[in-house]
Amino acid sequence: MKLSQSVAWQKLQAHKREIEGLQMRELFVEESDRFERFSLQWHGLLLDYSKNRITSQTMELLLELARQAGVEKKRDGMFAAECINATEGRAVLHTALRRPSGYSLKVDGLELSTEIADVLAQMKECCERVISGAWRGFTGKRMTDVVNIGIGGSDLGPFMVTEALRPFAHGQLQVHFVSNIDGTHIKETLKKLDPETTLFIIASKTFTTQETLTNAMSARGWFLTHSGDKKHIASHFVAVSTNRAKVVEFGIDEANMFRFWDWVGGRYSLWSSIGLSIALFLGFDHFQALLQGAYAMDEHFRHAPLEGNIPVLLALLGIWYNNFFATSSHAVIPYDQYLHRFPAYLQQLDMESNGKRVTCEGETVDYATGPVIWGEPGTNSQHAFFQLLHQGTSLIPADFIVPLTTQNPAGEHHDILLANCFAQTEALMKGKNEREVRLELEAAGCEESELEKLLPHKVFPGNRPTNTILLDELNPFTLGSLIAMYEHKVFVQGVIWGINSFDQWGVELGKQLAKAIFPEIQGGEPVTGHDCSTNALINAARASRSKRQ
Ligand code: G6Q
Repeated sequence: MKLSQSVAWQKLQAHKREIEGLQMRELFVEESDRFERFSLQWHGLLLDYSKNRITSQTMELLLELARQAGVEKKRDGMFAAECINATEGRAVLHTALRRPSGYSLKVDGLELSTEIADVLAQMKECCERVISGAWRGFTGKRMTDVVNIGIGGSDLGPFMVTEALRPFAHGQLQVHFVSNIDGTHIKETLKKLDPETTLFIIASKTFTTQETLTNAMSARGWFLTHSGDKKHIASHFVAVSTNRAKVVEFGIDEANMFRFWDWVGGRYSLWSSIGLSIALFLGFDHFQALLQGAYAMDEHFRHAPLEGNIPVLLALLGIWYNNFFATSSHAVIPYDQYLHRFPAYLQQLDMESNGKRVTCEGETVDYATGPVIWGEPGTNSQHAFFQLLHQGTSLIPADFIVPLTTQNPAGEHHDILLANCFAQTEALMKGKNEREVRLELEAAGCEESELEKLLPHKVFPGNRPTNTILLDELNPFTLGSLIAMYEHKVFVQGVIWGINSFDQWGVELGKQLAKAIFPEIQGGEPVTGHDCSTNALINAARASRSKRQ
């Protein structure tokens, strides 16, 4: 049966009509225990979801939807290595990467815990050698800089984590990320570097990605210009990949290859050897703490009852708005400067996973799936797009993430930051009604005629939903938990929508067309084979190119 015709779905539709008019500010007045009922504390993380347009019945009906979709069974199937990524014929086992060794789980005849432990040992050894200075470059100097060359899942996670955990870095190495095919990215990065002390990580699951290989070739060319001999590549280039043959073809020593496996999806790969840049920058112990934090969340997700399960609750609240209030976008606002790349990271995790329009059975859905995920750190975003959150015509649910302590105590900064975060969620929930605006303007001595003019502009409708996620501290463990929490939220939503959250066919078409257009831009003949818009754009590029030659 179609999801939209199922009992739980229909009940939720009816319930939405019933509670549509409820105002959260009134619910808070009536229910003094609302926070206790709609919040959860877990391992240094507090989820407050009381500022949502929900009642106890809403949560019961949403949980019924989760049960109807078989979330628990599907979750157990993922952990048990079932082939849940059916369109790519793979299991989905990023969770195995953070599981303490000693368990037994086989995929393709390989014992996962041994495989994973071997690669972790290789990563640990590499970290020790590079950080201690035992790893020497072609002129005998120690490494000072690490450049991760990768894109998408081979970039966004490690980049976000190294930024988020900067205060935990040991300081012996700087880390840089090059992803964009725009030559500016590699050129600007190389300008800052000394070839004698730079270690490049070529991070690519497939080792066929055009952007990564082009950037890697440019880095290689730059390095060879300075070092003068291919034999030095071994001490300045390592690879992270599943594709041994391509790594060797590129000229990287097999001993310097860190493998991973096709059951680790790109956007779920920071826990694998794709996290080498993280481990080098922070030290292997901190990388392990990141894994431990994620594992703790995995255990919570596996064993907590659905009604007390943080990723499940977040997933259901997301579905409540996306499917029953037609919100279509979801903001993520970290109140922590170190988390400035977190929304970008989540954008890929969520939108690439759940941006699907057919079910696992290939049927077109008649309900919304993944929302647009977007955001920027607070407080900056308050001075930018928050206007629309407060008074715009769209209802946009938002997650506010804030650590209670700061790595950089500086006078009153952190208390002001916290005050702003809490004030925003309060303002979004309460709003300011006509009566309040009127009283405020009268108290300020505003003339009646002026007051009437200003009144509609100063009203805040409120009733705008938010989740607040408080962390005791942002550290490797809590960040690992936070990321895993969102991974599982995305998984649960995918299960309920009946889609495959683990493939990404939608990125293929543009790649194919770019391969065809690339030689046309370089070719001698005017291009006529596309639509007239694409022809004209390619010909403009050709004309500009020939002027420069
Ligand atoms: C992630 C996607 C995608 C992928 C990049 C890089 O889930 O599959 O973002 O990570 O296209 O791919 P490679 O690691 O193979 O270069």
